Amino acid sequence: FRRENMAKAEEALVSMCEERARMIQDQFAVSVNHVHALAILISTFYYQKQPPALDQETFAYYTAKTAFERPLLNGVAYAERIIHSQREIFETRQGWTIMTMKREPSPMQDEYAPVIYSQETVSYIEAIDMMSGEEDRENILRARATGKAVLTKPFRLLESNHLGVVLTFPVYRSGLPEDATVEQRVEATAGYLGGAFDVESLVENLLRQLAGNQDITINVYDITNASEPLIMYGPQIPEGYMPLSHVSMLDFGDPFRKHQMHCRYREKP
Ligand code: WA2
Repeated sequence: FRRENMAKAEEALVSMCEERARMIQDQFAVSVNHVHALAILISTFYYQKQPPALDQETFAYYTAKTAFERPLLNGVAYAERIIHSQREIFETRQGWTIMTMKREPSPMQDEYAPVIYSQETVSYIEAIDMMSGEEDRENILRARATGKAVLTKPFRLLESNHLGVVLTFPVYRSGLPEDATVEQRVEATAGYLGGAFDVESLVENLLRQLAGNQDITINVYDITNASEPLIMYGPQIPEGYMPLSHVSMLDFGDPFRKHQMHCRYREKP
C-alpha cells in the first residue's frame, strides 16, 4: 500500500508542477508579446511621425489601459539612447538632469539611457539612466546587439526591492535591414522599451489561486550557469519533503537564459 501511495503522490506532484510551470510560462509569454507590440507602437508614433505623435501623457494613458495584457509586469517604460554630445540639448529640452539609480545627477558617460516615458506604476524610474544599473545595462547592450527581447538574471528591483527580472526590447530608427550587423544595429538604436517582472509578488499571487497550493513549495531558478543556479522565486533555503521532488522546464523566450521550476511537498505525503 505504501508504495502505491507514494506513486500516487508522485503523480500528483508532477501534474501540479507541470500545471504551474505552464501557467507561469504562458503569463510570461503574453506579457512579452504585448511589450513587443508596445515597442512597435513607439517606433510608429514617436519615430515615424513628424512631429512625434507620442508624449508622456499618451504613453501613461495607453499603458494603464492595456496593463491587463501584461499580468506579470509591474510596469513598462521607454528609455531613450542619448550619446554624450547630445546630453545638454536633451536635458534642456526635457527640463531635467539625467540621474543615476542612486538618484544623483549622472556623471559624464559615453552614452545614457534615461527614461522619458513611463507607466504610472513605475514613475520612479523617470529621468533615471538605466545604463547606471549593472543588470539593466547588460540587458540594454544585449538587446540592441541582437534585436531580440532579452532578460536579466534575477535581482532586487528598484523601489519594491522584490526579486524579479527585467525585460528589454530594442527600438531602432527606421530603415534597419533584416540582416543588419551588430554595428549597424547599435548605430540605428533609438532606445529601449522594457519593464520589470515582479516575480516575488506577481507569481505569488498567481500561485495562491491554485488548488493544492498549501501542499507544495515551488522554487524557480535561473540555471544559465549550471554550476551556480540563481534563485528567482520561492524560499531561499529550499524546504519541504526532500526525497520526492519534480523539476519542470521553463522557457521565458530568451535563448541566452535557462530556467527551471522545482516542486516538492511541504510534508511527507
Ligand atoms: N524597471 C522597473 N524597475 C526596475 C528596473 C526597470 N527597468 N530596473 C530595476 N528596477 C526601461 O530596458 C529598458 C526597465 C528598463 C527598461
